[in-house]
Amino acid sequence: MLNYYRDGKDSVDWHQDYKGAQRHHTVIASVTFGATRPFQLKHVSRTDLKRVDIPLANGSLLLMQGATQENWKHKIPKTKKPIAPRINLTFRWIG
Ligand SMILES: O=C(O)CCC(=O)C(=O)O
Repeated sequence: MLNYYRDGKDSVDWHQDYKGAQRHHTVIASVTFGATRPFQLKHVSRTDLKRVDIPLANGSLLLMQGATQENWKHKIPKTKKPIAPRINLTFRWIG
């Protein structure tokens, strides 16, 4: 899949990838081109765990694997800062 973020108004809200059993033990590889955007993760039920912020810079590779999709939601937040475009490629199974 390809996500194109034209500027800071383009974003992806909290979500988990896949549904049901497909969330178990999956691997998703995510590559960034262009502007650095924060990739945020929050646990679905553990309020004692802090939100995780990972700045995804040009050329970075993020792997979400194991129980990540079952246990964590992720998002790319909006920003009011002037920001260059970003392209994100994700490699995943589509069944
Ligand atoms: O743009 C990103 O790094 C994340 C994209 C995303 O959350 C998704 O494709 O499910």
